[in-house]
Amino acid sequence: MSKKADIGLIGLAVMGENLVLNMESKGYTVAVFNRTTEKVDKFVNGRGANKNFIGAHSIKELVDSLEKPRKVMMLVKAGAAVDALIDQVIPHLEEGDIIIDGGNSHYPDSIRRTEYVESKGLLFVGSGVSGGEEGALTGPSLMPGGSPAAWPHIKDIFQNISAKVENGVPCCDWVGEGGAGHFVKMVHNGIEYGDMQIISEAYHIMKEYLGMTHKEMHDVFDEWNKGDLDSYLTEITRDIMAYEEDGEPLVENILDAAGQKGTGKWTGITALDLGVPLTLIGESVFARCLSSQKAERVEAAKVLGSPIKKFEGDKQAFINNIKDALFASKIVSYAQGYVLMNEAAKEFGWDLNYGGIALMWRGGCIIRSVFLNKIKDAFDKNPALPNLLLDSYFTDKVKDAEQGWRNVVGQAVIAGIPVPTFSSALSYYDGYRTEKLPANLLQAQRDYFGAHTYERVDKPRGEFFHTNWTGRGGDTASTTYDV
Ligand code: 2AM
Repeated sequence: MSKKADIGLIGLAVMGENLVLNMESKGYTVAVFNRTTEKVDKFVNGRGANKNFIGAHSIKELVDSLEKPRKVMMLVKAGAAVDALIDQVIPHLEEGDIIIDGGNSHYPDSIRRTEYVESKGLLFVGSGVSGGEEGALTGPSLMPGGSPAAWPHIKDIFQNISAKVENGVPCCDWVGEGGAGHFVKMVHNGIEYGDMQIISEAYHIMKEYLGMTHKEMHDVFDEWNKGDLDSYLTEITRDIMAYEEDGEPLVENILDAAGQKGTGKWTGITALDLGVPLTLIGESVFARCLSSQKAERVEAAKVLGSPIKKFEGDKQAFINNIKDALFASKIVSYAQGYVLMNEAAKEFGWDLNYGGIALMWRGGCIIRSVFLNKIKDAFDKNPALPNLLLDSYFTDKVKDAEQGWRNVVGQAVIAGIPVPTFSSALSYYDGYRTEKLPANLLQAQRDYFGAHTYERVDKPRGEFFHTNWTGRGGDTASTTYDV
């Protein structure tokens, strides 16, 4: 009998094709199936010709061609298609076999599917796959979560096909139980929104306030890419600054109305649900929303617009301040993202591998950067670190950047240049390090109008008091309404 396949894949769109070509190039035999079966033949006789692929024309054929425990991975459209396929695959599998969803699923679906598949005696993995079509072929960042018992069986394949960083360290490790893999992929995408927005604010200030040319901005991003800000997004921004069409920078001919596919929004909604101040990513999503109101902004500019003031002073010193603002905001963004993961871990009972997550993002994906090594170091030092801002490396870096950061936010506000992420990150930083916030007044107001009660600074936590503020309305405290 001919050799059985190490893994099976359902869904031969570009991502699926590239991922199986990657697997095959690492020495694995892969069985492939697609709903529209002509695609199977086209692939096996085309890009997959003379390689170790087994083309299957039914799910049964696919499953029968697999080594045990069978690993069936699907890369299909997120949503109902995944549930439908799971139900089609299950009757062909045996106890201990593994279903892997590598699509762009929302994490609550992966939580539900893990429970469902496990209830059938099988194992489930929901894996984030980042890096796009090219990453799938050459080495993606992979973020698998689900049934922990599945990991030893898929570890070799996943780590072999993933991106590698220094010393061959794979950008793939076990993330955690249930929907943890897709959750971490979602946060990755949210952080990507934030990283893109902070760079865009730096560009806006350099162009409009400092009046810099694209060549000058190119050189600044090139310089920044050699230090703490060394990252894929800094690198491509540098290259975008230099890209010309008919002798003009192409970027200036691109309409300033941003699109979005929804993962930033999911991250923001999850943060609100879990009560986590994820302000920078939230502002990044809103900044895209505001940008997309292009026609209305054009009209508003006529009514409300005033010329932006130009910078006067030491330009180079201010460029250094912008770098400080960018770096400090980035630290705040990742600090907030990690707090969100921490809260989710508590809420859903996941044992998340925080340092490992930084390593998974270190290569293969859009937010890859040198900076992530420092996050890994921070969690290696203290796995229970509550906030990255409290790690000594990040504390020192933020303090070093603080003055420049304040200067940029202050001057941008005075000049009328929007800096939603630079400024909200600074407000978060200031709020986080403020021992006494004005929430005592909020509590007084809540008790005044709704008898919601308050705790006192001169009494132990957990004791609640109500004051009859007006002398009317009685002394009854509200117990049914708490927001
Ligand atoms: P198709 O080629 O038969 O359309 C991306 O759309 C991939 O998801 C394609 O391989 C597509 O198969 C597959 N897909 C989408 N919906 C599906 C479904 N309900 N069942 C199986 N595969 C599906």
